[in-house]
Amino acid sequence: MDRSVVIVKPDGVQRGLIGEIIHRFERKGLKLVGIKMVSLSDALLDEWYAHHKERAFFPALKSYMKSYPVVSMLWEGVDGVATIRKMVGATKARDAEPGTVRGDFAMSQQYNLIHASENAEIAKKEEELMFSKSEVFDWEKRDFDHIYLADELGK
Ligand code: 3AN
Repeated sequence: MDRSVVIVKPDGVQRGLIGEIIHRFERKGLKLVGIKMVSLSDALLDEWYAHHKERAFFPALKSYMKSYPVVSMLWEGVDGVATIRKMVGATKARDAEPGTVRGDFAMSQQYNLIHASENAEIAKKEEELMFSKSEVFDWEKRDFDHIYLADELGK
């Protein structure tokens, strides 16, 4: 079981796609363990996108991410990080596969609606940066017993 940080970015909030995005992950069988609306700070974005610091688009990326509040979520599932990346689609949204969030609702390389942690290691770092311990809820999702085999849940 692992957790992915998903952000509905400012364009997703503006376009009224928060519910659509949540709906997709809920229907898939993932478990929501944290959610909040937040304005992202310079300090957080510098850490979040440290790997893009030297890229020409970095200043534009930062000001876009600060332009309006975002909705940050933490979703959990077996191989949750990889599953969610597949559901999000390619960075350049007009190339993203139909059926993915970006493939169905976006066209741009920058305004691509959603962030999802790239791998399990980055997901851990992002969870620590974005959520305090009291914002993460370890509740029992009882329909997991109908979504997974006991083996898959380690039972
Ligand atoms: P992803 O979100 O698909 O993991 P990253 O980590 O390569 O993509 O890029 C982070 C964010 O930076 C993207 N979601 C997008 O908003 C923006 N971005 C990436 N590449 C470009 C680019 N070439 N031009 C403008 N913005 C970009």
